[in-house]
Amino acid sequence: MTAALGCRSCGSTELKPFLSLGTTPLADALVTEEKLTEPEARFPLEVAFCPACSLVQITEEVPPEQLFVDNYLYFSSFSDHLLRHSRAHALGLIEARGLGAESLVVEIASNDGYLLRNFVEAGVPVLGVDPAPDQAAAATEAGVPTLAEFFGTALAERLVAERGHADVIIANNVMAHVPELNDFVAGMATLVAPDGLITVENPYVRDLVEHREFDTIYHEHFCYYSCTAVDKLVRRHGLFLNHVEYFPDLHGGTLRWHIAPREDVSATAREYLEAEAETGLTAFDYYADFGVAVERIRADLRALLAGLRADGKKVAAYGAAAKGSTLVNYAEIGTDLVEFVVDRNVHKQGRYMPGVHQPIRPVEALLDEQPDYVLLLAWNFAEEIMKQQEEFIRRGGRFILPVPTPRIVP
Ligand code: JHZ
Repeated sequence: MTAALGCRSCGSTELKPFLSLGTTPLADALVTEEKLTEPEARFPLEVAFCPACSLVQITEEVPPEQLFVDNYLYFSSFSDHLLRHSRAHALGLIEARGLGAESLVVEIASNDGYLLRNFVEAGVPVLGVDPAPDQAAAATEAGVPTLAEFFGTALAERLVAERGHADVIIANNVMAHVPELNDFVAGMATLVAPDGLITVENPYVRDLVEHREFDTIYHEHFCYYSCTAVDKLVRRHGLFLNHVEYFPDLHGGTLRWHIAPREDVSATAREYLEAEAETGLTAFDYYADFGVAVERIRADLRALLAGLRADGKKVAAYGAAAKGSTLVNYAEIGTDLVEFVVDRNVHKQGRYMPGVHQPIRPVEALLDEQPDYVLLLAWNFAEEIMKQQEEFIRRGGRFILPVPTPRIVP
């Protein structure tokens, strides 16, 4: 692990720290039964703002192999909402770009093939790239050809030589995961066809700050993006941020940036850039008191859980999500406050939450045990999960949403 020397985008050494979440275990390093008694690796989790290019980033750097190869059990296909969103994205691209049997779509961080399979079904040639071995194998098995490698300029050059340029590159929830940002974007610039399109999705730093989604900060996420930061980053590599779409219900507020070698900036993209300057997202003051708000959530949540436990209530949690790991570790929510965690992902079941060690059980445990309250660690899927848990709610079960302010629903 090393501390970054300067801004991951522009290289400025004037980074201004504004939040420390202490020293936490890796968010996706779910612990196996045999390893429960061994000490876990912990790393500082500090966030800084770059006044030169507006990029928000963490200052420590855990090697990506440790994050995405050794300790990565995230499979995209466990959310119906994400699957619907991804299918609409794929079908929209096929239509808008006139994609067919002669085209090539490359997805970076293609996970288990959750998105590319829609192109495969439509007869559009695809290539997935994802270093997580089990996810890449699952995708290949499902008919989505996938390279289990990290993406960067070296791979991009090889792909151009072997396959030619890509008509469309999709990079969803990956640009946050890249320590060598300039190499990554340069790779996309190399791989995309001169008249091609790159779409990049990532949670919006404005939502992170305004809805206090501090738990989405963890070592896998090196960077937290505004349109301003993306614009400056891609222009450095001869690409242009031409258009912006907003999905308020995805991962707490997600932007999709349309990036291309040809400059064709839409009114919407211009409006986003102007709004960010007006709102102050491009200056340190916007972030300065975020830490105080986060400490408040921690104190309120701990008080709420302690009160419920003192009243003899049984409390569990839903979602062994990476963000859940940040939350329970930062707020020190141990098994005294929350007994167990449920998750649909079969690869996570049977393991334990990093640091605080709640056992992870199948979702059915909620009806078997009928806890009084369930802390919704995967709050980004609140609607989907609460709908799925109608019976638990009908029997009197209630959920606790941790952010932006801890509160009980329904
Ligand atoms: P979820 C992931 O973060 C990982 P996480 C990653 N680092 C990233 O960037 C973001 O996504 C965008 C489960 N679940 O998706 C599945 C159910 O059990 O919010 C997951 O384990 N039942 C790549 O890990 C967890 O909850 C359900 O009905 O914070 C949710 O994790 C649903 C919908 C999910 O991401």
